[in-house]
Amino acid sequence: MTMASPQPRLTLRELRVRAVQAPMKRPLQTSGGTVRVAPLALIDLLTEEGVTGRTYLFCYTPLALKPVVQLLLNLSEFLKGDAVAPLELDAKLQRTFRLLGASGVTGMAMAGIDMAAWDALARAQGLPLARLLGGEPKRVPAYNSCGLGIIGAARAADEAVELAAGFTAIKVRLGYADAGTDVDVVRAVRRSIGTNVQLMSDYNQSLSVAEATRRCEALAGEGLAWIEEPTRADDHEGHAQIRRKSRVPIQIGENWWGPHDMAKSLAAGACDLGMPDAMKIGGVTGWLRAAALAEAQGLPLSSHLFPEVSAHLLAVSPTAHWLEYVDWAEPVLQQPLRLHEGQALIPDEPGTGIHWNEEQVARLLG
Ligand code: SMN
Ligand code: MG
Repeated sequence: MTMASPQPRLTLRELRVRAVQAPMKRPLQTSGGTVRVAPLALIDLLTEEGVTGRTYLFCYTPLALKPVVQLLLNLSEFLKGDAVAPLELDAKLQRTFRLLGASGVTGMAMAGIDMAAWDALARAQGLPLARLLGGEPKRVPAYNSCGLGIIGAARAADEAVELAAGFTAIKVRLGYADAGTDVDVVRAVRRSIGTNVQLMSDYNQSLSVAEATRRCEALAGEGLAWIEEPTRADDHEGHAQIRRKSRVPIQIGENWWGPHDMAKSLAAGACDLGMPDAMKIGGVTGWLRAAALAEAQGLPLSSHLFPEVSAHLLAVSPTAHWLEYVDWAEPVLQQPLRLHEGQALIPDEPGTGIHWNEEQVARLLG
């Protein structure tokens, strides 16, 4: 029997970062703002050993795209020569940004480096990320989140049929002018998808605590799987108040900036369900710490955006719940995340499975 030769330590050579604006099949109007294109920062982490780690960051608004890219380019020189050891890189960057703060653009850049570094490690070992992390690349239940913005009951009912095809769950955005319209939209969607498809809902932080309490009550009989971010994401106590009265599970987490923020939110009793965002929670490293917190509390854990890497992360999360499926990075990917019967399939190849479609990238630079 021959022993596998140990892989060399990877050394960071350069961060190559490009800004693209990817067209969305369905622009998404939420009660917290509209997303018309996907502003993505594409990161290639090059190593001296020839392995490249890749990821993208979703910047929400084109206004933030160039600053994120520029910060990453600044960090390229700063990290050149460092070991591709995500925990060490994280410690160094946390120190570097202690005075400035590690949320917002800095947190995004740090998470991008972390995800690209983990991808490089997995590729160097010839393992899918989930396997490198000690798990198996198994199937992950996914809900379709690619639409159902604030579009009114009639259009929502039609779009729901399209989104439910091939899925066992979909999500509808709420936060119409009055509670009655929210209920009408949910009923219209439910009529068109039937009772075999689960229905999640999302308020995108749009309600006061008092109004959220009223709307959760108004929606209590509609069979929703969860009500997401009914009030401001940073109002942990407000969410806890809403949750205490709500008969529908309260879901939050896409705006947890790192596991410490999540811990404070959980300590306040803000939610029944958690859904960290791979970027805002701090990349793979932040996610693993978040998954440990969730495990200790028995908190079901779903993902937010970034389905390609999140599928690997949910596969190693003890309390894994739902993957949020969005197709927003598809225009720049060689191989979009594949799904079968509403479950995401983790590609059985080294890394996360992200390769750029360079022709498309060249067209969408911006
Ligand atoms: C959402 C996320 C990103 C952009 C628009 C809307 C939404 C979700 O909160 O959970 O998908
Ligand atoms: Mg949301």
